[in-house]
Amino acid sequence: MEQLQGSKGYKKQYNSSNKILEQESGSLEKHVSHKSKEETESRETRKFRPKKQQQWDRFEGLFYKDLQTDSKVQKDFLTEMAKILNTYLTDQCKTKTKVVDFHHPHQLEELLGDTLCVDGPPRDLHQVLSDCKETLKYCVKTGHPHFLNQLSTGLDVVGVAGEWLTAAVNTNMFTFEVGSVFVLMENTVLRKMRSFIGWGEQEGDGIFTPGGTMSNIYALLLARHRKFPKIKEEGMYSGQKLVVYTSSQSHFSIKKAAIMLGIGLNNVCSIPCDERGRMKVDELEKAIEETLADGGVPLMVSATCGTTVLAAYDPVDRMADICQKYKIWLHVDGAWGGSALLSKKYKHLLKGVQRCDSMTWNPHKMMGAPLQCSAILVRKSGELLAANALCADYLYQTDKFYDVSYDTGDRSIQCGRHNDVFKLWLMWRSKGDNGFEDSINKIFHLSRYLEQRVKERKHFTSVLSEIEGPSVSFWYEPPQLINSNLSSRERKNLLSKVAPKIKESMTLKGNMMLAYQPLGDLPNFFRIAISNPKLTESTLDFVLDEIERISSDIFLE
Ligand code: ABU
Repeated sequence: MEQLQGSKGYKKQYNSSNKILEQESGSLEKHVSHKSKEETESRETRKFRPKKQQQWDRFEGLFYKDLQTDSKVQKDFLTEMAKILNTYLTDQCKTKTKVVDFHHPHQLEELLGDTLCVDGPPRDLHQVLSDCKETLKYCVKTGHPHFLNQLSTGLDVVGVAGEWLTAAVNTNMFTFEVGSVFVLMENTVLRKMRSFIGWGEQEGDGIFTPGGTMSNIYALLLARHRKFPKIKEEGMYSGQKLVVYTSSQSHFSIKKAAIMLGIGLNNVCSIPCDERGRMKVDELEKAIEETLADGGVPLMVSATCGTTVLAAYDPVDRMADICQKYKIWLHVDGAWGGSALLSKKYKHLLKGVQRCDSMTWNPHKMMGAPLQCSAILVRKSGELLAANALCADYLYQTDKFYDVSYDTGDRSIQCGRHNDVFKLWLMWRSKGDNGFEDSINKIFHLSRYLEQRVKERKHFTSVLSEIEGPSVSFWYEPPQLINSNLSSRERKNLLSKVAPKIKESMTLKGNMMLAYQPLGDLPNFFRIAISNPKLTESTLDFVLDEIERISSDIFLE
C-alpha cells in the first residue's frame, strides 16, 4: 500500500490492486480496505480506549509518509507527542506515581506483545503515539523522588528542553561548519569547567564524551601518548610493562581502559583504601617503587573523587606530590564527585585538583544534566589532538575558508559525535554558577541529614563513621531476623540477604528503587546516592520508614 499526497487535506491512496481511493484526511479508516488482519484487530480494540486517546482519531490511517509530505500532519503529531511527554514529566515526579511497573523480562515481553514487533506492515500514527504511551508506562521513572537506584537521578526541566532541541537540530559535533553554534558553546562550557578546576583562562583543553568510562579511557590514552608518542604509529612494540595505579574502590572503567589500550588488567595496581574508602598514599608510593624495581614504567595514577559506592575522595594533593616526584600522569576521576567544585563549601574535598593532568567530570550525575553528559578535561592543550589526530581529508580539510582550529573532531577518538553540551549550556544559562552551587549544597546537606537519621535510628547502622560525598551507605538489621543469639558468621550471612530481599519487595511493589551492593568483605548494604536537589528531608525519612515497613512485612516470624 502506498500513499501519495493529493490536494491540501486530501490523500490519494493506492491499495494493493492500484485502485485509487480519494479520501479526506482524518477519516481514512472508514474506507481503508488494505489493512492487515493485525491492524484491523488493533482498531477493534481501540473502540474501548479511554476518551483522551480518542483525540488521536485523526491519526488513524495516517502513516510515516504523511509526516514527510504534509506539514500539518507533522505539526499535529509533534504537538501530540509534546503533550504526552509533558504529562509524563509532570506525573512522574508525583509521589503517588509508581517508580516502576516491574515485570520480569519474559512477562514484559508477553505483555508488550505486538508492540515490541518491528516486522509486518507499517503502523499508523495513532499506533505510533500509543506505542509511545505504552513505553512510558513501563519505563522506570528516573525523575521520581523515590528513584534512588543510581548516581544519576532527578529531572531538570531545562536540561530536558535542551535535549529536545538537541534532537530536533540533530547536529554532529565534529566540525565547525556543521556544529557551528554548538562548537562555541562546547568551548565556553569546557572553559568554564576548567576554571572551576583552577586552571587559567587560556589553559587546557577538553571534549565531551559518551560517559565517564570513555573519559577515563581518554585520560589513559593521553598519559600513554605523552610517555610513548611512538605507540600511535608503532603500537605497543617495546614489551615494557606499563603500570596504572588506582584505589581498590575506584570505578571499573580504569580497568576497561587498561584492557582497551593494551596495558592489561595485571598491570592495574589496586592500592588499598583507608576506613573511609580513600586511597592510602603511602601504599601508592610503595607500589610505584616496586614497579620501578621490577623494571616497569609507572604510567598513570588515577585519583577517584567520589568513589562509586562510598563517595570517598582520594587525597589528590598528596597524590600530586608523588606524581610530581616520579613524573607520572595524574588523572582525577571526578565522574561522581567532581561537581563539588561548584560549591565553595565542599570544593576542599578536591584540594590539589588543579595539579592534575586530566579530569573526568560527569554533569549528568550531581549537576542533574540529562544523560549523557561527561567531559574529559585536560590541562595542557594540544595533547588531545596529538594523540588522536588522523587528519581525514574528507572532513578536516586544511584549506577550508574558516578557522579550522574550531573543528574539534580530530581531538576525539570518535568520528561522529553527539551534541552533549547544549542542554548543559542551557542549564548553566538558566541557573548560573549560584544556582548550581545551591543545588550541590542542597544535595550535600540532604546526605548529611540522612546520615544523621541513619545513625539515630534503631536497627540501622552506617557503613562509614563519617561520609564525604553525598552517598549514604547503611545496613538495616530486621529485629525479627537478626538477634543476638546468632554467631557473627550467621549474622553476616543473614544480613547479606536483607537488602536484596527488601529491594525486591519494594521494586515489585513499585513505590521505590534503591541500590545495594557488597564491598570487599562487607555484606550487602544499601547505598543512597543523592543527586536530585528536589528531594526533601521528609522524602528521606519516608525511605527509612519504608525499609522498616517492608522489612516487617517480609521478615515476619
Ligand atoms: N558510572 C557509575 C554509575 C553507577 C551508578 O549510577 O550507580
